[in-house]
Amino acid sequence: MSILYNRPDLAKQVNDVAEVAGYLWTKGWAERNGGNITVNVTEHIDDEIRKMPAIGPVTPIGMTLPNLKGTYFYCKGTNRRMRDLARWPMDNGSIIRITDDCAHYEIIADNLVKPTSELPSHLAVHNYLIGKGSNYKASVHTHPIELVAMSHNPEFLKKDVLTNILWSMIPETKAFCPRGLGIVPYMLPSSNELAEATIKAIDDDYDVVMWEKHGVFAVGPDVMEAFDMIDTLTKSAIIYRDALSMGFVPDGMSQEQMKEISTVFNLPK
Ligand code: 2HA
Ligand code: ZN
Repeated sequence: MSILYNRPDLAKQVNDVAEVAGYLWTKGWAERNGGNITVNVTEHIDDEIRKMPAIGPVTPIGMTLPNLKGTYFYCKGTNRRMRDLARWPMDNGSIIRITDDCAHYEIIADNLVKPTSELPSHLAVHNYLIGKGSNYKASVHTHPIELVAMSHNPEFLKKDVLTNILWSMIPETKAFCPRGLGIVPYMLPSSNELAEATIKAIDDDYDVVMWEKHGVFAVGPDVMEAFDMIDTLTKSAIIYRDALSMGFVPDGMSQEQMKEISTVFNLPK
């Protein structure tokens, strides 16, 4: 029987991941096994689950993450397709428990689905978020076409250049992505180096980080919010591209107009 049976709160977390996985595929951001999602589900774990034995070996994370003691995560499986996860989340993802040494994990349900290749970056980010006392529980990595295309222009990778272009396309982006888009230079996928650079960018106060020529990594209170920020930034990227394809460089809202939004809506930056 699935761990989700008779546990509506935990089931909602997993079903929300499945819903977002479907969006990522439909938007063309999740080719083959591209992208990964992890959600800290510890608050939905009951004593019965805590007693559940592991169904697989104790596996090293590759780093020690002291704030993750006793935590549980739903993780997309490595080499699994988002479009499959959208329909069968517990066959294409699993729930893991971090062991007491904070350096290993074990799969507890439902099937022996090995977590995402980006597990070190995801877990290191969750470790950082817990340490900071953040209420953020979800991290989403995906390959949004227009944003990745923009990361191929070195001019856009200078600090907050891309952020300002994207904010200036539509008020929504400034309002719902008030921290903008951090930039992490190209690094080997799945590497600890990429994990460290991502945390540094989040610590610089970004919720969404661009991995140059690869994809984005977003954190949020839940998986829907993390997805919405990537979606909003992408909307701006599409408006920018469409203006260029109509033969002009878009004017963009002015710095004063963007400042006005920050003041009126009392935004964090
Ligand atoms: O999981 O997107 O970055 C596949 C990836 C790795
Ligand atoms: Zn990727």
